[in-house]
Amino acid sequence: MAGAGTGSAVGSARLSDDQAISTYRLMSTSRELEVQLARTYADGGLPGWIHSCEGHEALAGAVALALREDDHLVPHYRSRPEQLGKGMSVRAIVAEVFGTVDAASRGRGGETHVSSVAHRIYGMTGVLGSNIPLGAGVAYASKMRGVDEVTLVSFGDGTANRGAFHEALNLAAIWRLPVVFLCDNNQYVELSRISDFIGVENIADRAAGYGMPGEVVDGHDPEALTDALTRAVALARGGQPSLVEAKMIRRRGHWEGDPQDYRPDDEPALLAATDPVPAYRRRLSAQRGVTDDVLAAIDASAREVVSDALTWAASRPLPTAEDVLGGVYHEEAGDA
Ligand SMILES: Cc1ncc(C[n+]2csc(CCOP(=O)(O)OP(=O)(O)O)c2C)c(N)n1
Repeated sequence: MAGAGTGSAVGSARLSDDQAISTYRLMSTSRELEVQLARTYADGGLPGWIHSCEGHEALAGAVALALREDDHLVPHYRSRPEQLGKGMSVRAIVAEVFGTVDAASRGRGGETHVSSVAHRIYGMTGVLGSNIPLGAGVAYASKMRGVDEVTLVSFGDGTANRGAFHEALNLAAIWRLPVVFLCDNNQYVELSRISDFIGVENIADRAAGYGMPGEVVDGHDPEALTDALTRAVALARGGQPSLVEAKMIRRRGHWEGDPQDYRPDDEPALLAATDPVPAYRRRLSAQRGVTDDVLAAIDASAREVVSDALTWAASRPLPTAEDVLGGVYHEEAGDA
């Protein structure tokens, strides 16, 4: 499953029917990936952790349409939809989650450190927010090289309280870096509500303090999100960084197995009303006349692509202890 990677959405113009269908395909694949990863993890078939991205799926379609193939993505640890949108295959993502030798990190990364240099996706470190100045650095490199590539750097709402966020936005503004800062605001910081930890209503309001535009967008709506990201990418290509805040709701626990006893009692109703994948499915049939057969075929193919990738990854070898120690020290030619 490849993202479009064309940078072909046009300002506030409506998506074409083809673009809308490819957006739904990415969203359906993204949801299926989360559902099957959670199930496999619950059955003991996966090492490490799963931090579900359910609720973030609209990002997959928007990233695919807003970014070009030669643009860069510096994701965070809950970014599988963005990685799919940037063109990574389900197999490549799943190889990293399972830690197999096929992964870009050759099994050293795990679920939270997905990267693919071929797709210009540079993975996350364990320190929240450390990717934000790295994203500004990638944008600085593009500027120094005189190329018109844009960097999209994403992070969670809680992470927007880290010092690195503020330092990177300030530098990007004064150096006019070709970067878009994307806050995936899913309302939760581990086991707490973000509203208990910020003194402004919107994280995007902070952009004004650095002299850059800030925009809040409905992160459940892939068309609004495509529109906002396309505009932000166009600004960045002209040397104007900005901050986009995509508001959504994390639909599962911080990690799979989190008892979630901190959720308000009325949240299940809100989650049912705001699920972005069925909402976009309904919209395609109501507004564009896409038939149920077409939508059902997309869902069936998403299920198949994901289950094929999981079966494949489960059969692939893990690195040996010797393999994972490789690359720690520089080896001179001729070293044993
Ligand atoms: C500097 C640092 N502090 C704390 C942690 C532990 N930690 C991992 S994820 C997380 C919550 C992050 O919340 P948010 O930025 O809102 O992202 P989300 O989980 O909602 O995607 C925390 C506190 C960490 N990895 N790094």
